[in-house]
Amino acid sequence: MSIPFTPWPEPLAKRYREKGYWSGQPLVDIITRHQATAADDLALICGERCYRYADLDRLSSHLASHLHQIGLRAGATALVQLPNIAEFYLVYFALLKVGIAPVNALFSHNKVELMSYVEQLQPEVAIVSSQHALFKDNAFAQQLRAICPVLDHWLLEGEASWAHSLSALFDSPAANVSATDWQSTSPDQVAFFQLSGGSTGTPKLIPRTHDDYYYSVRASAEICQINTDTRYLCALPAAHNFSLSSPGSLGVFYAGGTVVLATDPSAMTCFPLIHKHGITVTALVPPAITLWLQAASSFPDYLTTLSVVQVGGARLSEALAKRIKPELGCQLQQVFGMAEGLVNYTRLDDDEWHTFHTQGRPISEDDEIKIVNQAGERVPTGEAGALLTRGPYTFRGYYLSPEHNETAFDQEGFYRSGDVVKQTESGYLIVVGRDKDQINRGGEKIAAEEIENQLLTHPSITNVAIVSMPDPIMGEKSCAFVTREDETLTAMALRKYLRSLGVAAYKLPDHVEFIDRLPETPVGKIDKRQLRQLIQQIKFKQVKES
Ligand code: AMP
Ligand code: DBH
Repeated sequence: MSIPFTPWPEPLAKRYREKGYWSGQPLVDIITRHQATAADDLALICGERCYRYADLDRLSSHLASHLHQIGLRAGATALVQLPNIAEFYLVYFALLKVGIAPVNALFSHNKVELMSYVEQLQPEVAIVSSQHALFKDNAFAQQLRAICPVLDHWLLEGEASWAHSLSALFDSPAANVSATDWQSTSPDQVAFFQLSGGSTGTPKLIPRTHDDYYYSVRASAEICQINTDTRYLCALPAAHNFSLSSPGSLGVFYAGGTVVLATDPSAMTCFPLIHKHGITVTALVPPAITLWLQAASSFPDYLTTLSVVQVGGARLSEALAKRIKPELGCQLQQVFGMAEGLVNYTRLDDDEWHTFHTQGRPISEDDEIKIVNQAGERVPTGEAGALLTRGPYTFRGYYLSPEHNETAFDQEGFYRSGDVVKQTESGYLIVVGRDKDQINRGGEKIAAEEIENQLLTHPSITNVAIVSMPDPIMGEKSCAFVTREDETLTAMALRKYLRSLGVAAYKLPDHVEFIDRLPETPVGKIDKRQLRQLIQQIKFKQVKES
């Protein structure tokens, strides 16, 4: 049984193989490759717990043997939701070993997101944490089971009695199962699912093959000069494409360095870890950089080992970019990536202009970039347009979404990223805007339509439009313009309603404006551009009055 996905056309696949991008190795090779030469090197630190490469391999094999014993086989899928703890990687590698493709939900995800993933994937196993409010008891698990009758196996990290304990399965291998019994999926098949920030009503899943993902990891590790001396602080959610693969923890494991886990990206959490473990590289979103810059002067000498801080996920202002070296004492690397594929980096030997003003250039010479105007024609170099891309690690279709894929890709299989960019003569990209209906809240993406649909189920709401509004720290926050039937409906009640539906907290509108009528464009669509201007005027007036 193999997991369906949209393949690359054969001539391109052939090219990617011939050029060595697709190596035909399973993704779990990232850790098993160290068996012979670096098994005793330190791979991972989580609190007081340290794991050598041999430990990652052995413990993930223990879990793999249990997964095999309970009857799970290659081609199955899994729902995983774990915080930033060592088990995240142990589970990931165990699942890869037995060929089960997980979707790694963010810990901030709630009922709505998990239900959607389970509905789409129909996983046979869920590996979740009792630290999450949803899994303190089995009530929500039963709800998921109701929409996914094959979801028979529950493994729980942490204290709780309603499911099997995950930690017990690392202790020893299952009886009568050996590593030769199980098999990973073929390298040209789906290894796992990445999450899209999305711009549609339902969160979309991105199938990533071993071949394509492993290439992006290897190439990223090289570009970022990761080696055995690297100490990488993983402070963003471990499952995020940035902190997993750009080069992320996987890139560091590949190169034989050490990953140190942080529970969150705050300076209070990260600075002591940097100091204690001699961190050399980390990855942050712009709001975290703002907070680090504020805190740095109170922690002299804490950051001396840090040589590179990568910033991505949302646009970094030039003003912040310029403060990083003088105030944090390390080099900036801008990263513009997407879970769908394409990742751009400023290079570590770039001049200041490229480092401060651009979001980098693609990983691969076979990343194809198309920048087009509204008519779909390519724009001259240096002019802004919509970014489309295809290449050796950019996917070719969302999971089981034929209708959406019709519009998400052009005739030539280029993915429409929804970003508006300019390309310099030197091939670097500058992100200047967006043509997708999404709010980028400091790197956390919110699909406007998803939240609008949820709000429209409220009996007193007659219409709603969600737009971004500028915010000095987050870059953008979300604003809901709402027309209501009942004048007593408050912003607080509206947020409470969304919370009761189980929408992730970061997707709740930061601000609500009640309005008599939503403005429309000449063709009768809600005029979001006008709403974005309106909220800026309202905010400006409020600031002036206060
Ligand atoms: P996702 O599809 O959820 O993985 O989010 C990827 C999107 O994040 C991109 O398409 C951009 O809109 C945005 N993004 C990522 N990195 C940057 C960056 N360095 N500057 C501006 N936008 C970024
Ligand atoms: O925002 C992203 O999705 C992102 C940012 C930086 C990403 O997927 C990546 C690097 O790989």
